[in-house]
Amino acid sequence: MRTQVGIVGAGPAGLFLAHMLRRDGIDCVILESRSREYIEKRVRAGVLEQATVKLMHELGAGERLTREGMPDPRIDIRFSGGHIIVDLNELTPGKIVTVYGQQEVVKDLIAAWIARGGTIEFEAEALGFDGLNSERPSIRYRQNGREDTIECDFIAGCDGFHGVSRRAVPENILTHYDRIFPFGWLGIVAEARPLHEMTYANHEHGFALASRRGPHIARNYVQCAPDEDLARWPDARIWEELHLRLKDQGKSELGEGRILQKAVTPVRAYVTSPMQYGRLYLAGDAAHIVPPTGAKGLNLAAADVWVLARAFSEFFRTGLHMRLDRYSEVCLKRVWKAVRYSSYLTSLLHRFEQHTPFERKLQLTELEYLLGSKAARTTIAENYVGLPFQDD
Ligand code: RFL
Ligand code: PHB
Repeated sequence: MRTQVGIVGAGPAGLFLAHMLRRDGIDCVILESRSREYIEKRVRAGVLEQATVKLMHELGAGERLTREGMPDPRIDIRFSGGHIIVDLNELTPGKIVTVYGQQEVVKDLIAAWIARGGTIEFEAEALGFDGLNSERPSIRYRQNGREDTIECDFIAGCDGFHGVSRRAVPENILTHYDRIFPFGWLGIVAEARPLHEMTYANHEHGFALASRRGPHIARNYVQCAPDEDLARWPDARIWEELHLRLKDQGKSELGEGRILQKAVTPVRAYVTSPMQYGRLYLAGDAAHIVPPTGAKGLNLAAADVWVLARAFSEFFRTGLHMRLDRYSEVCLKRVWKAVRYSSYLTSLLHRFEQHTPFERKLQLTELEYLLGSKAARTTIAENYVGLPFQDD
């Protein structure tokens, strides 16, 4: 097989990239190690920035998003001193976020890709690359027990944090920046009435978040140990902690119901630099992860490939590689802003066991300040709705 851009991974990064390249007349093939059913059911993120929503529409994949996506014009932050309302619409004139599950984005992009005759190979695992420093790099992969090769002009490593792409770059080329927070998130999906709006909480017992996936589907999280044993969290304890931490004393706001899924997510910031080696370009979680508190991971993946698609288009149209050369530098500027913001919100909203009484006072004072300062709430809002997608 031969293609212009070989894309490893059919997560948001790989799928958005494939659609943008195809729109610009560039041939590409997607290899995905898992089955279609598996990736369409994988529950993860849920907050789309306005630019990500716009991209879905530009790619002609936004029809169901318009019908089923839930616009969120405000977020609510609760703590012992009160409720901070961050009115996104007012503070970032006209901008909001949309709650729509990542697996729905993935489903819509796959359906549109296949409908347009795009090539995607499921259960096709990339094993490694050859000739990354040549003009004809190739991907070795295994499907149905057989090994095969795809020859490409370029390779896009969109295979997530645990993929092969980043590991294919020689160790002396990359610098790794890493911070592992001393807690995790226990996330549930439940058949239960969600809160009216996205609600974050800082409580003595720890962080909590109430989000949703539909009018009758709640997506809630509580801070837990990084290696939490789920057996310690029977359903009743999860609901108790959610009511308590979200200050729903009368248990009237947050509905309870059957828990469909329960899992622990690590809270970690990681960035690798540069995001390129020879003709291999890393995008999305393959190059960086952010703590989920800022709801940025999926949107960063979209922003990376937006830059990458423009760079590939320039190259195939004109033979120039200025944008390709600047890919990593341009992306990392935005990535670090998202890391900064996600780390700030994580530090603001979680309980840190090692905090001294002084540090806890500072954290609560920061929340008090947000409660009283429109300027402080504005910086939260402009980052939450997302910084612009830029390629300079
Ligand atoms: P993905 O989605 O991990 O996709 C990578 C794909 O590559 C495949 N793959 C391979 N394919 C072929 N050969 C190989 N050798 C391969 N190795 C791996 C994988 O099967 C997979 O299909 O990476 P991508 O596209 O970079 O997308 C990143 C996002 O998935 C991630 O950043 C977000 O989910 C993070 N995240 C959130 N991001 C947001 O923007 N907003 C949120 O609200 C948000 N909430 C979250 C989150 C992540 C969470 N978890 C579970 C980590 C909430 C949670 C709980
Ligand atoms: C989600 O809906 O899953 C979600 C919302 C906000 C976050 C993280 C996850 O910060």
